[in-house]
Amino acid sequence: MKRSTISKIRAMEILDSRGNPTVRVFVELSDGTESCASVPSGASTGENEAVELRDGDNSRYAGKGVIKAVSNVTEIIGPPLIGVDASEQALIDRLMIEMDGTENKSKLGANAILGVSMAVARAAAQSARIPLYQYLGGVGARRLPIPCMNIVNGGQHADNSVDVQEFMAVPIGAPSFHEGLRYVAETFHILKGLLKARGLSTGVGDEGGFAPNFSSNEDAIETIVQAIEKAGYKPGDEIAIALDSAATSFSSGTVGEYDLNRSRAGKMSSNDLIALAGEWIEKYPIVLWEDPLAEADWEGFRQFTANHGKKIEVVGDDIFVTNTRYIARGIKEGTANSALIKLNQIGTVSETIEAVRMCRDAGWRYFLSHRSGETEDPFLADFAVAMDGGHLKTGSACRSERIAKYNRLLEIEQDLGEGALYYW
Ligand code: 2PG
Ligand code: MG
Repeated sequence: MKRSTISKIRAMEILDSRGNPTVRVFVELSDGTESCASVPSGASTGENEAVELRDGDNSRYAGKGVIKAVSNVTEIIGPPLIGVDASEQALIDRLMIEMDGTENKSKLGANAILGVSMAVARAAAQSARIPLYQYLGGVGARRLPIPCMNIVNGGQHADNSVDVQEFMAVPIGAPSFHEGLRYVAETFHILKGLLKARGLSTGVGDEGGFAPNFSSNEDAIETIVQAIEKAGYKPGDEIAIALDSAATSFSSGTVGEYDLNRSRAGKMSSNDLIALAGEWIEKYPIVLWEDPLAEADWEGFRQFTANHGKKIEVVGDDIFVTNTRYIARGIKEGTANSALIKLNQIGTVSETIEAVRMCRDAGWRYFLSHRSGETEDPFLADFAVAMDGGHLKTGSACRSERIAKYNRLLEIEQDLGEGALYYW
């Protein structure tokens, strides 16, 4: 294979889908290849996530500027990488981790480091004339992820009466990715009609799902089930439901205690939430539940998995933060049976791949994810196919930063033709 080395790295401050600054990195190679990548940003972040470096200068973007991270790319990270073979992803990521020298990338910023990591991967793929999904996943990368479409937003992604952050429609019974996408996009439109008919708001939250004031969390699920049926699909067979409670956001501060104050469901213990989940799993076609308990509630999580983990996929997000250190503990203790995978939680492409590998080796599932603050960069789409996880979440059927990923997945599916796989 022809080797191309890095000849230039620069960065700039751009805006994400919430209008907050984020980092875009440009990489040039010795053979003339130019690529760029943009970094997403979360709202319901885990305590142990890699640090997103913000300027803290309140005269700009309320302190959220990323000029320091941008200059870290140009001045500190870039120069030592000039002349390095762009296909040496693991080496480049390791060099950046060493340059930073902290546990959580707080010195140079995970936003700076990840931008370089992603842009280098894309440049190397372009230079080798291989699609990014194949470059990262090999010739065996041909499974399209089931699009878990987030059609109702609550929690920290919306200003409404819903505690659960995400309600996803999961087209498990579709024959292909594009058909699955159609199933859930149609359901999204039908849901809009149902909300309108009830006089509820059809405004959307950060990930493009509707964000009305439902009378309860359960009302949201029931309305989604109605929408699935009215769209002509069988709940549970063709379209199932996935939830992300993002329970850290309604934990009361004491481990094992929760306050569902948005919906006025009131105070609950871990055991109350586990019991309630059992009722919902009986009643509704739920196949996956992310962060049912808070990041500090390892024992509650373990209990939840012991009770429900045989029936559904139990995903840890804030508790594992795509970090092999926490995933390893989770595997040992039976905390969950799946991990959410977000590139910017850990901050390099190769460490993210390492987290995926750890899940796979343990027989766990893994769920590829965007952030609530995104850009038009569809990197995640290629990454999801490369990682062969079989399902991803990248928001609703509206807002172009979400659609960009779906559209890229449609392209990949077409590219793969008859070779494309799709199953739950
Ligand atoms: C989550 C994510 C993505 P955020 O909790 O899973 O949906 O939200 O990016 O705000 O952490
Ligand atoms: Mg989550």
